[in-house]
Amino acid sequence: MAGSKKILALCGGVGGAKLALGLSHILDSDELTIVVNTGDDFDHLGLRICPDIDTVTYTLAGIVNPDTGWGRAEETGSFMASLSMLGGEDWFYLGDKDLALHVERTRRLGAGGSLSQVTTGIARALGVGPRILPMSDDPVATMVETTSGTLAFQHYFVRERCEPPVSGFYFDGIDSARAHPDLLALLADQTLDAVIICPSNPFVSIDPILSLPGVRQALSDCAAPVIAVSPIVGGKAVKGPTAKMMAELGLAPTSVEVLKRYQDIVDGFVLDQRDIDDLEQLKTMVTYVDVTDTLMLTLEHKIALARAILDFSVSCQ
Ligand code: FO1
Repeated sequence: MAGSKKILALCGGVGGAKLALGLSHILDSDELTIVVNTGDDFDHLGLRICPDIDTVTYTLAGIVNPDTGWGRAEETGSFMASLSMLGGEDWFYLGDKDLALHVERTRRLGAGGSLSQVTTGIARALGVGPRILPMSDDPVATMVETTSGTLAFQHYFVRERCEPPVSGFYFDGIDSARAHPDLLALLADQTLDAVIICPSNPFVSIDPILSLPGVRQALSDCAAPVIAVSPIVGGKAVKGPTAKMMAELGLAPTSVEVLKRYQDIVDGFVLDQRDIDDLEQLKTMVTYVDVTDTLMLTLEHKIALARAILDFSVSCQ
C-alpha cells in the first residue's frame, strides 16, 4: 500500500488474533494498533490472567499453539500435572511456558505497572512489533447470565464448557472503567485511516470494548471508516460459542443479526461468501458491503483477508 497508514483493530481472542496477524504482515509495525478485550481477564491461582491479550501476543510473536489458537506452541504440562496431583484447581489449563508470562505480568502489575505498560513490555520481549493495547487499564469482568445462574466468564467458558444456556451478559466495573486514553485519542485522530472490528464474538469480545464509557460515541463520530467483519460463516461461528449464544438469545445465527449490533457505528460490513443470501438485506442496513472468503485457515488466507479489508476500507470513505 502506498504511503503510511494508521489502522486500528478491535478484537477478542482467537478469531481476532488471526486477522491481526494478517494485518501485521501487510502493515508496518507503527501503522497498526490492536485494541484487545479485557473482559475475559481474571485472577486465578494468585495470578492475573489476560487470555485475549495473551492470545494476540502469542499469535503475533509466532509462538501460539496452532491446535487451540490460545496458549503456547510446544508447551509442556508439568505444573498442571503436579497441581492436579495435589488436588488443586486444574480446570483452567496453564502450560509451563505460559505460566511464566502470568507470573511475570502479576509481578509487574504488583510493582505498580499499568496493564498497558506491562502488555507493551511483554510484547516487546517476545518481539511483537504492532502495539497491543488493552481496552482499559481498569478491571472489567464479563459476567454471563445463564439458566444455572450468573457465571464469571472463564467459569462459563472453560469450567462449564459453554454448556449452560445464556440469557444475557453484563460487564462488571464498566461504568467506572475508563477506555484507554490512546484508544480515544486514535478514534479522534483525523489521520486515522480505518477502524476494523475483527470477526470476534460480538457479545463477549467486542461488546465490552464498545460498552466502555465514550467508545460507542467516539466510533460513531470517528472520521475514518469503521468496518466490521462478520464472525459467522455459513450460518455458524468458525470457533467458539457465538452461534450457540445467538440461538439461546433468540437470534438467528446470521450476519444480519451481527450487523444489527454494530449498525449505529459502522460504515462498512464484510461477510463471508457462504452467507451471500444475506447480501441484499445487509445492503439495506449499511452503506458499504463486501463479500469475500473470511475463513482464515492458513497464513495466506489471513493476509488475503486483511488485504481485502484494507482495500475495502479505502472504498468506504
Ligand atoms: N480455553 C479453554 O477452553 N480451556 C482452557 O483450559 C484454557 C486455558 C487458557 C489459559 C491461558 C489463556 O491465555 C487462554 C486459555 N484458554 C483456555 C482460552 C480462553 O479461555 C479463551 O480463548 C478466551 O478467554 C475467549 O476469548
